[in-house]
Amino acid sequence: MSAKPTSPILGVLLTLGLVALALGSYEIDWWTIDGGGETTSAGGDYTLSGTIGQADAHTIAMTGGNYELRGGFWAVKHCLRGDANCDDSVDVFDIDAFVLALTNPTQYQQQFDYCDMSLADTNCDGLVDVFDIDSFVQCVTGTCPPCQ
Ligand SMILES: [Ca+2]
Ligand SMILES: [Ca+2]
Repeated sequence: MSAKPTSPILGVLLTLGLVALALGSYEIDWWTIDGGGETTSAGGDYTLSGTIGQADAHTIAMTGGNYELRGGFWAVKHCLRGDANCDDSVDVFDIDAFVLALTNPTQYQQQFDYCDMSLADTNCDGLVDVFDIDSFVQCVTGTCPPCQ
């Protein structure tokens, strides 16, 4: 019977552990790795949503340089077709947001970053464009046409 050679990785880990013990007491009290939620990036016909490493909910932002990290929860996704300003109702207050979604989607997404721009797709064809105007007017007046 012969003894197995010690793994070099195990040796490095043991050395690092001994060095850490010798340097003092650093402690990580708790940590989490979270995921979920949604934020949307769009380009052409594609959108990408997702979150990894989401910070825990906290009202105070962590800052460094030009960056700021705020923890929290993603807003509940609205699902009222025509609710372009995402206030949970479809009314005349959606007109400006709807026009902005049509004319400047990038600015819309910046101004209404908590909204899903597809809510302006009132004719349900997968696009937000001038062909949504008639169905948007119907939604605002309370007679939103059914999606085909
Ligand atoms: Ca609204
Ligand atoms: Ca459409």
